[in-house]
Amino acid sequence: MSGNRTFTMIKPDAVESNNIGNITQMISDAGFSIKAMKLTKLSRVQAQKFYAVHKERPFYDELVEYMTSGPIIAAILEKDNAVTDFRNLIGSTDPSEAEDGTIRKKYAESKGRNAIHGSDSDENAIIESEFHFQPSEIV
Ligand code: IDP
Ligand code: MG
Repeated sequence: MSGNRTFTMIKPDAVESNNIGNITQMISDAGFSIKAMKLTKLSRVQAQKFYAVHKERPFYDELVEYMTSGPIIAAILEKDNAVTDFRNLIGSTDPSEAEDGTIRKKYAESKGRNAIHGSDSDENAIIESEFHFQPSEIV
């Protein structure tokens, strides 16, 4: 059975372009409830660890640079089928390939600077949530 929680980050480009409110509204309108949320800034070490799975990829250094370039919103979201439904809501990694009505189609600048993160599995949703939040920070 698929889980009911996922982890997201509103990335530095979307915070910088004042889209925290618009994106949070889309998330709420899609039926997700917020179990934890904070404005924070990733250190270089945190960004390197969070994206360690990509460390051999050519875009890794650029990704770490981008994710540490400004504040982010980190959040845990709850809904039936959370991981899959949230990946559908955010759309493809590259906004030029994302479907109309998705968060990335509306707010992402490029494949690199793509506005929002969503966990890709229930297992990673738990790992990523625990990376960013203490149990006492989750309602
Ligand atoms: P995802 O965020 O849709 O799961 P991943 O392939 O897991 O996409 O890549 C993680 C993040 O790395 C992307 O969201 C994006 O910010 C960045 N990224 C992925 N592919 C590229 C690329 O080809 N060039 C630059 N940045 C990329
Ligand atoms: Mg991914």
